[in-house]
Amino acid sequence: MAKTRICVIGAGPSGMSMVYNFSKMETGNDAEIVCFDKQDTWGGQWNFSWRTGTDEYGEPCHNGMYKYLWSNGPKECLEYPDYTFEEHFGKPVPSFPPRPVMRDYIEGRMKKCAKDLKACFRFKTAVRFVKYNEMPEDNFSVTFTNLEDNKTVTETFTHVVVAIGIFNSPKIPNFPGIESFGGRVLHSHNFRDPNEFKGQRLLVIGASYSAEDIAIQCCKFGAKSIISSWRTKPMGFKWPKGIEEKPLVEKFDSNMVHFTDGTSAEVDTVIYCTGYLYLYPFMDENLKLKSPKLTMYPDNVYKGTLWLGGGNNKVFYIGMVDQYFSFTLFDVQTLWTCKYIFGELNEQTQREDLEKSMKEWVNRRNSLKDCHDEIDFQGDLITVLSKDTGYNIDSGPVGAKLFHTWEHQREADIVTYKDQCFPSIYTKSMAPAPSCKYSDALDDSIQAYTGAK
Ligand code: FAD
Ligand code: NA7
Repeated sequence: MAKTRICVIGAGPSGMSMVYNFSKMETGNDAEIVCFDKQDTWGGQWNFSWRTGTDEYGEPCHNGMYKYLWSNGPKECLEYPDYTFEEHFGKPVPSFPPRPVMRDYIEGRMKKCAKDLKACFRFKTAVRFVKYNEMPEDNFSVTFTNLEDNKTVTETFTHVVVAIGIFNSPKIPNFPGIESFGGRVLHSHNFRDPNEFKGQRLLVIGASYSAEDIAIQCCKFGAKSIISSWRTKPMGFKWPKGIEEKPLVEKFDSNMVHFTDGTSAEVDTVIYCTGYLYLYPFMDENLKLKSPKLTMYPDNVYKGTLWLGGGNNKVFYIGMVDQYFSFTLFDVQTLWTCKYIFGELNEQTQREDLEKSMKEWVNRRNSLKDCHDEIDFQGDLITVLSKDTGYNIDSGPVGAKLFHTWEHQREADIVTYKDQCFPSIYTKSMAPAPSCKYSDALDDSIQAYTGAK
């Protein structure tokens, strides 16, 4: 039998969970995991980068997080059952942490591990191509470039885990007349600091999480006015003074924007919050997950994780869904992947059974009506994977309950929902109130969040 050699592409929270869960497996001595990332450290999107466009090696910049970004979901819904925020900080902490806190937390679990997990990572390394070699090889050729010395080599692996995230290739539609616009035009992927837009009149195109968060951020940091333009339906929140919603942009005429309801407005900057493309350019055609839009469950993936397209049952996709639970979902998916690879699951083996199960999930996905259905759907997926693997059985259902409450709080007041407190699913401790209301909080440091001196 060939030695098990797992290639993980991406060292964000998904890839980190894969390596962490692998390290806990009784695999025998010779199984190996290698996690590639083009960045110089782990953390994925949670690493702040000042760069936009291309990085120092000419690679497309991956990260789209910005300064003063606070988690938009309660941390209790993404907490790791075996490493709580309370354990990390030594005390209960508020429910909506800023970005540096989240990064510190995911790194904390890796560092707590007895094994030196960093040895499993190859940073500054971009994966270029993954190809399956048919029987008798029954393995993968993975081609990658060491970005420091620009050397490209190919190595062989028995399994491939794709963990590159879904929010990194900006989708930038065209609008008539945009070329005549005299101000700055950017996508939310390249938004770095709300201070840049102080005193400006902004147009934000899109009606989802990025549009909401960037509008509120810019309002908080002193933008003069913000129009958010929707295509399908308005977000409909009770917005603070300075933010209003309008229907879709019809055309630009220099700095005048005309909307489909016949109104118009002059703006200084346009921020596209129009979401992302879901691309896997390095995967060979038969291994490539195809998802034309953000989805709660991609086609052709068993239990949301095992790629059925190539027919080899050795490719796994982690976190390629619209995410409510994020870290918890990645964690249980990667635990499932590890146990699947090492034959520890009591899994179906007939292709028809795998496809039948996949289609049932896809059919249910197609019937989801609103965010509450989506939350229950994702909670149920976590429960199925938890039952298979022995993951904490409360993560899905109790997490879903918290998310329903969170949705109601967002609807009630989009400005204060990040001031709310949730109980930990695992320690049961109630989070304390933040020391400063989100609408006044200008310091996103770990010290300010934890109240440490
Ligand atoms: P990522 O974090 O995207 O990591 C993928 C890694 O793959 C990156 O390090 C990248 O460098 C690497 N990579 C990509 N291509 C290659 C290649 N070819 N070769 C080598 N390496 C490669 N989630 C929440 O839970 N709460 C939030 O509040 C929240 N806010 C967000 C705000 C913004 C602006 C964005 C963009 C995302 C937000 N998210 C949030 C979602 C966030 O993406 C996930 O929490 C999480 O980072 C996904 O983890 P991941 O490991 O799957 O992907
Ligand atoms: P999303 O959630 O994919 O939302 C994209 C939004 O952009 C959505 O409202 C779309 O409208 C809108 N969109 C897309 N294409 C167009 C065009 N052509 N014209 C007008 N509007 C368009 O992406 P986000 O960046 O908000 O969120 C992704 C993650 O990043 C999220 O998890 C955050 O935590 C951070 P639609 O409603 O489909 O009509």
